[in-house]
Amino acid sequence: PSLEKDLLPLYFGWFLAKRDEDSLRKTSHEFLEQLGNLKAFKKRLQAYGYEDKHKLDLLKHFAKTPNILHCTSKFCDYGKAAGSEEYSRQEVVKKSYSKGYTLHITSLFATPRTVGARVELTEEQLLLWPLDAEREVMPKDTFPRGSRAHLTLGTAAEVQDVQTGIDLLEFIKIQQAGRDGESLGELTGSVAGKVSYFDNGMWMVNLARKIEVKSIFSGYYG
Ligand code: ACK
Repeated sequence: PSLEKDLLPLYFGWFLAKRDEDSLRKTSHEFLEQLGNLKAFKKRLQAYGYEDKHKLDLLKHFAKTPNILHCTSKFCDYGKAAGSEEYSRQEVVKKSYSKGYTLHITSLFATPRTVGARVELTEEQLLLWPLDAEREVMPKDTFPRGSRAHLTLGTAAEVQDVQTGIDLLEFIKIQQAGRDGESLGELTGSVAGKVSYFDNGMWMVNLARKIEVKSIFSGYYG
């Protein structure tokens, strides 16, 4: 076997620049603090498995946070995942490797399992988005390309990061069915926007001002 065969990463994606990563982690704390303090939220704790509103601390609930904040484009599992070889061989992937991109965050969401940020990909970024990224996790539904694009900000203790994109698609599926969630208040400051509730402990804030973060498209080999 040739030693010159390309090694495939655990995943390809956009990795936040350090300064924007620090600031987004703060924004995430701010989101969870304000959300947890909403009266409407305190009244709807069952889905999070807490009976007593004094016991729920969302910052503690999302016990795990990723080491590197990133938006996954293609999960390769070092080549074991279907389509990873084909993905990495694309000219656009090679050409974009180590280039800088601005990611646009349009909303933040929390479910009993995950907390994340929805990313709105530009036309240019969509060229790096696999055709079957949405179908891969929800084969029975159809979504606009890029619907699953997200940054995982945290997960509950027993939950895997891959769940965040699935949770995001769940929100979008409800919206596609014509339900926009129940409007249950507003957040302020860096996370200003209307809060919608979608049952089963699913909360989303539509940001009044999109958050832009700088990133680098690359692969993670860790
Ligand atoms: O938060 P994420 O997008 O979810 O970023 C991490 C990254 O790859 C490293 O684990 C994502 N991930 C894990 N398993 C899968 C999978 N089967 N399909 C798509 N993304 C995955 C995880």
